Amino acid sequence: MTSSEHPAMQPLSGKGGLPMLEVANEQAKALISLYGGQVLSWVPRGEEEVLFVSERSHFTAGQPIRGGVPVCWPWFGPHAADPGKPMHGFARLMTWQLTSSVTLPSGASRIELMLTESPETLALWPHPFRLVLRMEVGSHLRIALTMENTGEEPLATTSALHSYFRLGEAAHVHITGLDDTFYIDTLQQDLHTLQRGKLQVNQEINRIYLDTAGLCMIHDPLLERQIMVKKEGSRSTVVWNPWSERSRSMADLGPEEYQHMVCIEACNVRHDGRTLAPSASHTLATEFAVIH
Ligand code: TA6
Repeated sequence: MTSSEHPAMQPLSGKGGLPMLEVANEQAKALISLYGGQVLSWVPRGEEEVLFVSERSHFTAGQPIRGGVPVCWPWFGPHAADPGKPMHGFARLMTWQLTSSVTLPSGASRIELMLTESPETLALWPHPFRLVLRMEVGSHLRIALTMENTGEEPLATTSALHSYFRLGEAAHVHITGLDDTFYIDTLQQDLHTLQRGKLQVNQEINRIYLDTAGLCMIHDPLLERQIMVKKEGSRSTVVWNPWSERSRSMADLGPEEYQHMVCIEACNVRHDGRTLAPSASHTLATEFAVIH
């Protein structure tokens, strides 16, 4: 289906001339970049923007966009054997193809993008694959990444839907849903630590919560809202905020912007990485809703 068949969606030339899709229906508005296959904005009806995008983000081919929901695939973090390869894989650096857009009976819009191997991806990772990214834009935002092994060798992958949420003021925010779970603290030499109670966003955080399949809630008193973050096909959750010092070393994040963001990421990382047999597929999904 082409965009003209779906009146709720308009293609446009976004920041930096990157191809984007504007979605507007009775339930919500969204902005999706084909570059990266990345949702950049989601505003449910009657609400404020839910996602964070840095004012200093690059909007340039070859550079990731800082914010929204980047797709990290086929590896999360630095490449295990070659640190010269792109951080968090290449999916967020490629232009995805729009394959379908429909209005669902609920009134939400479903947009489907696809990415398959190309000379560019094969130079970084010599494997055929098919990624389908299905985004449902409505009173909830659901993003589902289906990864399929279209080759003849097993594919070892790690991945994340690296969601950036917009906050009133991080230091006043707390996250529930992780109580009593162990996390790997990447800021403490991967120390395994038990989360006790709610997680306060008042310092640098870079943690991999283990065996976490349930939902998290972001409690934001300044914006007077809670954001529910659900997921499927994932038993690892990364929570990240670079805080002040690390932010200073990041060219694409303003010095104060860490106060207005937190990442809660539906992941398949570390022990939760997925190896796909030939023809096998796996879906990693995340879903958000605003609650008052
Ligand atoms: O998800 C947390 C993390 O892996 C951090 O270690 C941090 O560096 C972040 O992602 C952002 O990575 P990026 O490559 O987008 O700068």
